Amino acid sequence: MTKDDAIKKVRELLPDARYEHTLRVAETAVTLAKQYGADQEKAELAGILHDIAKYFPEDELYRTISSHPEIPNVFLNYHSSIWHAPVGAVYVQEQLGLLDLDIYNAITYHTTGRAGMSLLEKIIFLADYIEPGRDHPGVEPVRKLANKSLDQAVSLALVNTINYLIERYSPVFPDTIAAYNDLIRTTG
Ligand code: DGI
Ligand code: FE
Ligand code: FE
Ligand code: FE
Repeated sequence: MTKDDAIKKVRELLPDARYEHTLRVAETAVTLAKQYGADQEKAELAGILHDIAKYFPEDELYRTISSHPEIPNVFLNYHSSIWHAPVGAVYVQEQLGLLDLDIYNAITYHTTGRAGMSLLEKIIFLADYIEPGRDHPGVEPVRKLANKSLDQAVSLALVNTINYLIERYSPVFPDTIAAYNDLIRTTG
């Protein structure tokens, strides 16, 4: 799977605005990979592919999670807006034949994070949060931190996301809390 194959595939599966988001995430991920010494090619591919399942119908996302033991069923107990992440990872592996565990995990955890995130997982999580098209409240301090400390930037993005969910009385996926607990121990 080359970069061009990946772009072609997401172009087919995503509406314009989401496709453009995808390209900005890939570009941001490459910048972060250079900065923090990650594999730039994997960062670019994972960025291009991270939201590939975003527009799969909800019942298909549900069925894919139910039928794949490699995806924890606990995803189904939380909001459907997080389902595209693990399903996208499985799609990339099974339908596109891209067999790369680093990319698989980066896509699986790009929305929720988890404890013990790899360098590439942190980069895709953060690139998705700070790509230049994002304007959610609190994004600017995260962008600034991203130039200084990857862990601190990921921590702040997690804090913002958890706060956002709690303010709306929304459930928070356990891995998101676990990611926060894990990073806050080292970043303070
Ligand atoms: O797919 P994107 O829009 O680019 O971004 P995403 O995959 O990070 O976000 C998907 C949505 O999931 C986002 O609006 C927040 C929402 N969400 C719902 N429950 C949770 C959650 N996000 C996290 N991190 N944890 C949750 O428990
Ligand atoms: Fe996403
Ligand atoms: Fe499978
Ligand atoms: Fe995204």
